[in-house]
Amino acid sequence: MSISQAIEKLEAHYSHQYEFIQAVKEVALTIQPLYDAHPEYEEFKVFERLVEPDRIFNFRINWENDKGEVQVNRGWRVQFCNALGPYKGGLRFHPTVNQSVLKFLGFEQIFKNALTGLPIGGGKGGSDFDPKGKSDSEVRRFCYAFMRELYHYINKDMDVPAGDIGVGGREVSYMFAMYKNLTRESTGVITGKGVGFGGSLMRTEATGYGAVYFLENMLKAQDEAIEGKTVLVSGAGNVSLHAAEKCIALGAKVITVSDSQGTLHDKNGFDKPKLDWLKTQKAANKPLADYVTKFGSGKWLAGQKPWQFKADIAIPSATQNEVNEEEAKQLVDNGVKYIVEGANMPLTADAVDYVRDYRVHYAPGKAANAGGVAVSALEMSQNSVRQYKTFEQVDERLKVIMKDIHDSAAGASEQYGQTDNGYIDYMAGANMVGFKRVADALVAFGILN
Ligand code: NDP
Ligand code: 2IT
Repeated sequence: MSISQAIEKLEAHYSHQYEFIQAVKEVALTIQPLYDAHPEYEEFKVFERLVEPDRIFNFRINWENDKGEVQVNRGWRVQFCNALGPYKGGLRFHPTVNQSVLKFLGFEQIFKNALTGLPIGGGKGGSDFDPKGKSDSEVRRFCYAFMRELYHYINKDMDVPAGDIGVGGREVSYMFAMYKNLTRESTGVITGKGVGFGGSLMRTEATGYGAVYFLENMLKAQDEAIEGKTVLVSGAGNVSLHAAEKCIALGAKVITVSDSQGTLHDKNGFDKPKLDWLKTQKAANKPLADYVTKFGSGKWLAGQKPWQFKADIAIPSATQNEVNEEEAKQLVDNGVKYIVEGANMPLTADAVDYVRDYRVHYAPGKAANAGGVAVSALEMSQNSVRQYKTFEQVDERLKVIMKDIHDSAAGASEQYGQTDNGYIDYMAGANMVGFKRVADALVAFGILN
């Protein structure tokens, strides 16, 4: 079955899983040259196999709110592919979570994890639980209840979750505690743990910093540097604020952050103290808008996105499909030359086509945001040997990993004729490198997996 036939079959079967089909098509559209060069992939039905998860666990979570009322949520774990190592990928708590979203994230994760060069397979999980407006006790009770179900399906050598939207250090700690309580094991079954009890230094910063290291490599390939560039960041969460922090440290001017309520714009750029204040403000669940009165500068744009300002670089780091075609056009019109996806699939398919047509240097999430999961894999290995690396050691390793991802994607773009007059097709390159690593393993295994 050809790739296009496999897509047709998938669309017929999962027509309602919009995000999942979108993510699969993006990979399918770019790997054909590689597929043609490897007839064994077709023979072993590699594509058809890879678009169907190994298995999905679906469970119910009962928990009690502060009023003593019983609450019910849905939870899932998608174990997509463990060809290269234990299933690995985050947990998302957000009301929009459903099977389509988790399958798209799990599918992307397979190739992202392969790109890191570390021994990790792909998975994803989460719940439609909404952490917004919940007390700490409610979040704790929910996390305990969630892990009471999830623990049946995970294990340090088999499936290792982590955080994602709505799941940070606090939630990971609660879930880790329940896992330990139920199993009496003290292992690295989940990553993003607190540094004092098994977590890796730098995991918190890794995704945002890694995206900026990737950007530095892209700029270097065009004989440019980050210093003095103007940057638009969306989101005000883990990835966004650490991407902004690293840009600022490297001499760029970050003029926006945003959240689900709107955009904060400061034409003078955020400095480190202001960014630290933003971190504290978001951690306390308080409005970004307070910045304007606190610092007497900037503007709060309720309900708006950050793509309306002139800039050199955009780092969309909030959520999927946050940039549509019209907003992509806005970015191009505003002079943006580099787009680095901190989030997973933040551009719609039309937006991706648009920016690529206008030769914007475009780094897809599975390459650019792989630093987070890469440091998660380093956390797993530190847990296994029960020895810890310093911040600097992890940071150095992260820089090397991001450079390797950049160079291998750029190399594949060149090798398969996708580089055009110095314009590197990172999307095609990254998809082909990730896909090849997994496909070769599947072929070696025969028809198991
Ligand atoms: P956080 O929960 O820390 O932050 C998410 C941010 O995005 C918040 O500012 C949130 O706004 C905003 N946001 C989320 N959903 C929406 C929405 N539907 N509409 C508008 N704004 C929204 O998540 P992360 O920073 O961890 O994750 C951000 C992205 O990065 C996701 O795509 C995730 O999959 C991806 N990613 C994360 C990694 C990690 O290590 N954490 C690794 C690789 C990728 P508000 O505060 O108002 O809710
Ligand atoms: O999308 C992602 O790569 C993550 N949320 C991080 C996954 C992980 O296992 O660290």
